[in-house]
Amino acid sequence: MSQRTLVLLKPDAVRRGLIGEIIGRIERKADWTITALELRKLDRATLEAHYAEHVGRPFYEPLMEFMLSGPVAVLVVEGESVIAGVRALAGPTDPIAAAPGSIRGDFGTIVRENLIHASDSEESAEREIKIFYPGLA
Ligand code: RTP
Ligand code: MG
Repeated sequence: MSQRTLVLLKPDAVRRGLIGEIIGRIERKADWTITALELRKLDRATLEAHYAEHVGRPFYEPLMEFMLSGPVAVLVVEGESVIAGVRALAGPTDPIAAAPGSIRGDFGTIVRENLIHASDSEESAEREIKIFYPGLA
């Protein structure tokens, strides 16, 4: 089923010069299309909306500080099974548990600085796309 998903390449990925590598992995998947792509310094209000489900968790404030620490690449990707597909390319949240070959498994070590966010369901994808690209139908 064709879907769309919201992908963030987090400040660690931008700082470390890994966004080309990560976007390349997404781009090379058959029949997926990047339909929006922008490098942005996010503001706190945008991140509060995006991470609303995590308010009150012990990692919330450090996560906000990290996500505010530098520019982020904000993408919308469309294509067959792209929601589960990008999460599979990313690997599990904790990079140490992520298999080599996945983005987090290849490039990450600590759980907060895990390089990439990708929507986890159709509902999340639509909610997150509205936050970052309100103009996209
Ligand atoms: P994401 O939302 O960024 O795609 O990642 P995810 O679904 O794999 O992970 P989630 O549970 O939604 O957590 C959001 C982000 O918070 C940071 N985190 N830090 N224990 C910790 O220090 C901790 N746990 C989560 C990570 O950056 C994670 O991606
Ligand atoms: Mg998540």
